[in-house]
Amino acid sequence: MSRKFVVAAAQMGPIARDEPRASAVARMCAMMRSAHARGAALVVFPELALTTFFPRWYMQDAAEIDQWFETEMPNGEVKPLFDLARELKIGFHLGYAELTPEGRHFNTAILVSGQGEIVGKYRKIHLPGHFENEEWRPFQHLEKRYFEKGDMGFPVFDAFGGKLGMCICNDRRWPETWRMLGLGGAELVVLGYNTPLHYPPAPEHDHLQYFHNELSVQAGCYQNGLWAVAVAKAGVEEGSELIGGSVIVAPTGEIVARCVTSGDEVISAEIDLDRCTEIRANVFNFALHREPQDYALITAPK
Ligand code: ING
Repeated sequence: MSRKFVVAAAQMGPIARDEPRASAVARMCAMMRSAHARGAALVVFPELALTTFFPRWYMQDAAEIDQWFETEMPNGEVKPLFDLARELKIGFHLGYAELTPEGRHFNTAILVSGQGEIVGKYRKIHLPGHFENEEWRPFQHLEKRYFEKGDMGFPVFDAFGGKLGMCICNDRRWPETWRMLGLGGAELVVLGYNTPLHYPPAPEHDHLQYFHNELSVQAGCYQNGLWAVAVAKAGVEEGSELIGGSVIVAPTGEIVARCVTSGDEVISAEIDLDRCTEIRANVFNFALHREPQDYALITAPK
């Protein structure tokens, strides 16, 4: 029995600084309905999908920082999304800023089943950017200031008839992310991203941001024989242009669907988890071809 089902990417346009969470949730509910109309069993929303990308600003006051975080999940603000998922029997991925009861801050993503139950959670491991305000930058990228490194590793969850993993934004650029998920048996990786078009440390690469997004996801899929849905928060958000380019990628590395706008846009594709075997039983048959005894440098301490 082939394990085919439809996945959808729900790319979001900008979320303004003063846009209430209820507004972002309403936009996501509308896109969840579109995804459902396309027959999707799973819809993927971006990283930090409930608010504007706040790490672009330098903040010192704890309350000002914590306003961007969720202390419970689900909570009253996202309840409409969980209720709609149950009504439509569609699962979803949601990225958000997590503040734990112990006061720990994470850039987090959850996987929610078609019954509206949280079946997976991941906390971002590769935090890009810097710790302190850097005046020379036109905007900041302070994820290292506002989030702790994730403490859950790269888990793989039994869901939607297969094995699903998650990563978040900068994680997708690191081959170790994909290989850990591949070794964990992931057949589908879902992820969100907020990627500025302008990269202040190397502006000569600005024109390559869409290419690097696709290169990272396509390589990750091909070299581990798995599907991926990578979903942007896009558009000019509080003066900072974020790339779109959300994609659905096959285990062969082929892009099977791509967003073409910088706004709220739903794309979808029927994926067959059994197609992972084309890669995993052959060119990337880990048991037969991998030589971990020769890879010690990869996990040697920094
Ligand atoms: N954003 C960016 C990303 O990795 C970045 C940061 C942009 C790093 C461009 C390198 C080059 O897509 C997040 N949120 O990680």
